[in-house]
Amino acid sequence: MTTKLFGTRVPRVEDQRLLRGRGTYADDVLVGQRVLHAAVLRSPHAHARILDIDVSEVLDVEGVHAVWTFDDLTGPMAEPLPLLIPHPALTHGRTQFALAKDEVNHVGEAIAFVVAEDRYVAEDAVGRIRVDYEFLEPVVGIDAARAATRLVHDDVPGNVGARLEQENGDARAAIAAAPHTLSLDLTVERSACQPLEGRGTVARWDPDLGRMTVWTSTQTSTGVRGCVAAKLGLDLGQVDVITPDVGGGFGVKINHPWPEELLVPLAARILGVPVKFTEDRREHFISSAHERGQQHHVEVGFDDGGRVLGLDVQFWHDHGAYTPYGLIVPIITSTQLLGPYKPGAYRVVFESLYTNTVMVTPYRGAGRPQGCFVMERTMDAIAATLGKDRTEVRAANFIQPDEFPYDQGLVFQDGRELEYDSGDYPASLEKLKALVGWDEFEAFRAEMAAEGRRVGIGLACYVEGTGVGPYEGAHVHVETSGKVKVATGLTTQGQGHQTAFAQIVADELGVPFEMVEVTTGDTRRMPYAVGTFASRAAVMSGSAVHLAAKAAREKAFRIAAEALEASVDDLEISDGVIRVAGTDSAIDLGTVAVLSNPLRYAFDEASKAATQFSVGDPGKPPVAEDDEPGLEGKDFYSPERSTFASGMHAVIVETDPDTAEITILKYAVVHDCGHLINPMIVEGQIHGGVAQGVGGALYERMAYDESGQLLNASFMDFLMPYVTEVPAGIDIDHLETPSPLNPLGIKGAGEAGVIPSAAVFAAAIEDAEGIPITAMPISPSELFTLREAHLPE
Ligand code: MCN
Repeated sequence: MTTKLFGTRVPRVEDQRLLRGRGTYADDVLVGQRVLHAAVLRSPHAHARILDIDVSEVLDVEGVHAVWTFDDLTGPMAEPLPLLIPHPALTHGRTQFALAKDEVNHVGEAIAFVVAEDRYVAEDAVGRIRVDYEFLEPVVGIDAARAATRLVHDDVPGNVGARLEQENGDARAAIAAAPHTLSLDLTVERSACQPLEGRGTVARWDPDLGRMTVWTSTQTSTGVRGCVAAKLGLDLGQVDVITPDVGGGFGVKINHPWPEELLVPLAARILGVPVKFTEDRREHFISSAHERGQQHHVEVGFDDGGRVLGLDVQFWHDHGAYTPYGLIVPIITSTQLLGPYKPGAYRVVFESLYTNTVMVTPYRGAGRPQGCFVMERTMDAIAATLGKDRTEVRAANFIQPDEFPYDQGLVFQDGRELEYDSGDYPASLEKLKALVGWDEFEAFRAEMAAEGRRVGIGLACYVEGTGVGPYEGAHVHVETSGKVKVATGLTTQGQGHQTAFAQIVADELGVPFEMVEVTTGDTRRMPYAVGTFASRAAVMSGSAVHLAAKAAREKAFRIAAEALEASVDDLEISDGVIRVAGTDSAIDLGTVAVLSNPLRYAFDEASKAATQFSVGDPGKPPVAEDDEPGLEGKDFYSPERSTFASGMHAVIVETDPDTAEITILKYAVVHDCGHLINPMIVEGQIHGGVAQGVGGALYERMAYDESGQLLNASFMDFLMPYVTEVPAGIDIDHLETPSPLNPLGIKGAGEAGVIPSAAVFAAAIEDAEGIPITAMPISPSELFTLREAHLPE
């Protein structure tokens, strides 16, 4: 009997291969074959006009095949890269050119592209290019951008790319009339994700077939395909994009196309030899993408019970030099900041500002960590003002379980209303309190204080819109061996999709898990897809593989019903065998696949040859009536709107009274992503997210100096948590409020772990120290300085 796999802890089929170093990443593609290597000259200045580029010394270098600057680009390649998500409020959107045209706007911007026999020669050649710059004053940081004494782009007044305001009710009037008011200034600094594998692209052009094959480390293979075709003037059908194993994406590989993703295929086509580019770590720091940098001003009015009557949030978003992803990050902050709460009235206004720093694209959490920090710091401040328990204030503001679907009265990026589909926030809070020992904490604090130790506890709540459309598709094909091949077009960066989707298909088709093999991110197998970001794969492709497997199963039943001379309604399937219920009459799925093909071959032992034969009436192919040959199912899933996952984290920290070192004593998570496909995978996602969140809260920041140089562009200087800094045991409890929006009741889980980190650590450190924490990340030396600033006079 096939056991149900949905909801069980099936070990990840990917892991043996990946953990033993048997993965194939972009840099492993075409190894052993002749491949040319690319290197990029990047701007050493944050802001400069390019007066002249002299490449004469490079062309003579042995082994150099090409050196290009902007002037060598023609047609669509000489146009700016696409602005992927435009928005009407983005009145001054700007994207970069594949190679800088006339000016550079951040350290690291690509200026020239060299292709050579190997990477050493290419890098040496890059070093011989001479550029004559006119130095311009850079704009670094939000304060400088707002002051606008100098401009990033001459034609963008005030450095303001966009200003967007939304209001639900009259927040300012509500605040003015409220019995209590507060204002807060809150800052989250700029950071970035650091996947183990940086960006990497390999391309091969086949002149005979007129076909381009691109292997790239991306989160959106179909997006890259479309851009390569458009920019190189090829038909979409001439371009295949294959996503090999991807060593982490975390958002940075959502951006497409990167300049190198276009220049590499272009070079492969012109030079007639495959070309490869592999980003190094310094390039990742200065020429990919960052996020998080925002300053916020909050005004809030509330009643004696801590109910928020009016909330007014203004914030300034540091967008860096370009806006390829439009306003997606600040829009997410502004709309999902409210989390599980329903303020009486809410106004939010933001400005998206240009600076001469690396551009911003979404990084795991995408604007929500900042929003959660703002909302949860506000909740804590209200509790402190009223002398109430922090959980009590939150509970007073929760949307209640019977209020779903709940419309927040706001409009999201796509112009649709922000409507939460389901959840149970009071139940989550009760679970969290029990998990972390909230009610026992004061006794623990007293015990620790008796030993001269200082501890604090904090909690933070969030929601996350997941499973965003427009669609995702899947193809399920049963082979004559009974093996099931599944293809879905979105990509995988380590989330375990091969396992989770195989669980869904095995259940729906009634076959053993081992019989199912899942392919992702190959445009030859599934050319219609969107990509893996915004915690959408489980909802989108999970639903699509479920529907496609259902279609395959229905077809299998139609064929089996004819073969077994039974009614479809009497059939059942288990362990890959279709039976007429209650009888011995059965047929296995592989045989059904054989029957689904009117043209069949058999292996003739005597002649040792495959012989073509056909069974039954030649006039009537032995597939079910009106069916096409082949045992397969295909379907697409397109949701009405996003589904809202939610969660709450709590942390207990100890702060050293002498050194201000911050130690995590306990970390607890209650998470609701609807029905869990694989709890082990979801918990892995939470662990990874919490680890990233610990980095964001306590260590990681992009340290720019006034001239726009990134001072910590290496792992020697950019502090990431090691395993020793991440809590060893994270206590996790799940709540499953199914989404009514998709067939399996799933909500996404891939970003949840990172969203509340800044908020929860700020709350716990503040609780330990009795000092307001308003900016994150916070290091021991900063905590030390804060302590000194708050010493009694
Ligand atoms: N899952 C589940 N049950 C649910 C929801 C999810 O079992 N109810 C499983 C899914 O099947 C999937 C995983 O959890 O295996 C994450 O699913 P989902 O929330 O849909 O997120 P995506 O698969 O779309 O992944 C994107 C998300 C994002 S946006 C970032 S950023 C991120 C993340 O995933 N980047 C990652 N997790 C990452 N994990 C790794 N290892 N590497 C990255 O780059």
